[in-house]
Amino acid sequence: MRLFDFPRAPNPRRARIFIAEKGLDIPKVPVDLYHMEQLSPEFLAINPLGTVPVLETNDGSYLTETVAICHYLEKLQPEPVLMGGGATEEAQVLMWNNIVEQNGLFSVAEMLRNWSPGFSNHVFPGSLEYEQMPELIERGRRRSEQFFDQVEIRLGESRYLAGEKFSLADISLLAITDFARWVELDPPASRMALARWYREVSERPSSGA
Ligand SMILES: N[C@@H](CCC(=O)N[C@@H](CS)C(=O)NCC(=O)O)C(=O)O
Repeated sequence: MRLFDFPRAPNPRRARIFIAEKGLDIPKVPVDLYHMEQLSPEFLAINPLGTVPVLETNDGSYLTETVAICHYLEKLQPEPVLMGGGATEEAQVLMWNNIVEQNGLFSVAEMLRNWSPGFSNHVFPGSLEYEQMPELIERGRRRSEQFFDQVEIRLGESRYLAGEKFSLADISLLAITDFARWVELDPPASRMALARWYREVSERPSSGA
């Protein structure tokens, strides 16, 4: 098994934290997004979408979505459980993980990718070429703040995002909360429940992965 990785990006970090929580040791292959290595013919042959993380599995197939990588590892190494036990818990984890991706990650990414000169003509991951639209920075900011407000309500009534157990949904939220700093947002600063949760999950050794 090998993980194609880029240390600074949020999606590979989700995979690395998951791997650390499982106590697995998976060799990493660096793909330098700053130098557009994700668009090299060699890497596109592995993942035509031109994104990381990618997990090369034991049987030689390539998984190119973080949630699929985590699902595979959960099956391979069930303990500790990170994707729920039983139908309801599993569905709650997937539900919250999806909310974090769709409402959180995409909003922060919308801001960053329409703002930073490093993403001009590269507002979507991979090989699609679209120009930046500066008006999406403000829309992304509003959507991001609304997302963290939703999460604040949830964490006011639940220890972790998907319930009483730490899960993939928390891993995703941690990565996105730190990612928000790239666009000068500090979501826990003005939200008590999120701040309580953030302190707790940041103290886990896996958070440094
Ligand atoms: N849906 C994919 C998204 C992966 C993704 O967008 N990764 C970003 C890094 S966080 C990437 O590879 N970007 C390459 C680029 O910007 O061209 C997943 O869940 O893993």
